[in-house]
Amino acid sequence: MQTIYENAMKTIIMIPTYKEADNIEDLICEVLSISDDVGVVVVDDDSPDGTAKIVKEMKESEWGDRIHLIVRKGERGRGSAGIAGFKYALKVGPEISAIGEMDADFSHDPKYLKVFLKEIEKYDIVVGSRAIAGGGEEGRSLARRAITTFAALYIEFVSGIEVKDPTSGYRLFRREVVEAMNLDDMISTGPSIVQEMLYRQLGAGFTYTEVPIIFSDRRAGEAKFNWKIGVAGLFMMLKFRMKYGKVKREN
Ligand SMILES: Nc1nc2c(ncn2[C@@H]2O[C@H](COP(=O)(O)OP(=O)(O)OP(=O)(O)O)[C@@H](O)[C@H]2O)c(=O)[nH]1
Ligand SMILES: [Mg+2]
Repeated sequence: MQTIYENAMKTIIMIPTYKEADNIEDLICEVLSISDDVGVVVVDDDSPDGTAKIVKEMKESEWGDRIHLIVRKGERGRGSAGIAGFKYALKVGPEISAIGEMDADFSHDPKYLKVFLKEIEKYDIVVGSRAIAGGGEEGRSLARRAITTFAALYIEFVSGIEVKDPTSGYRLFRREVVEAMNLDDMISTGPSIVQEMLYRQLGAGFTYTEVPIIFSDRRAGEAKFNWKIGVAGLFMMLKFRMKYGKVKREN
């Protein structure tokens, strides 16, 4: 196998999955091709389309020891899946120096991980950003893009978070950042976990940078976002504000 990024920090990328059977194999191959130092933990909520079975089979391959799988039965949610994955990544061993997260549907192109791995040498948190020069969205409806833009403005207004793309779930953290969060004490069980983590990390004074990414619409599988999820996200921000106050310190 060709290693295209040498001497990366030992890294685990958490990939939450629900019905990603048509994406997961190709995605894992691309992520593991970035560097021998990168592994994945897939957190699947017992998807009925056999996503976990595909990952299990990949664990038998030459890359098997870099592929971890958690199958959760009877529990569902992007947020709680992420928490389970981060906890697992910390336990893989003290050699894991960075922990990341990305979607399974190719909205997050694995090629950017190379940039993330470089930036994480300098910053505690690297955020893949659609909202800075060089970043953007491809193949998404105007409505969907407008929601992303509105959400970012709303999040800054409510929380004081100045990250330009605060709903981006494509990120890399230094181990200490994940360790410092009390993962047992998160409010979110759903997608708002992305903002809750950022809220707490920035409140704790960790440094961040944003790296431009082109976000593409999901490559395969059915879309899960709906208005209910969007509105729930708005309310969650108010809950965070009540619990955590306003983020004052920025980079
Ligand atoms: N484990 C787990 N993963 C989930 C759940 N819901 C979503 N995911 C995963 O979280 C990531 C982001 O979810 P998406 O469905 O892509 O959300 P989105 O990008 O807002 O919307 P679409 O791509 O349009 O469906 C993907 O990898 C999903 O498979 C869940 O309940 N449990
Ligand atoms: Mg998606």
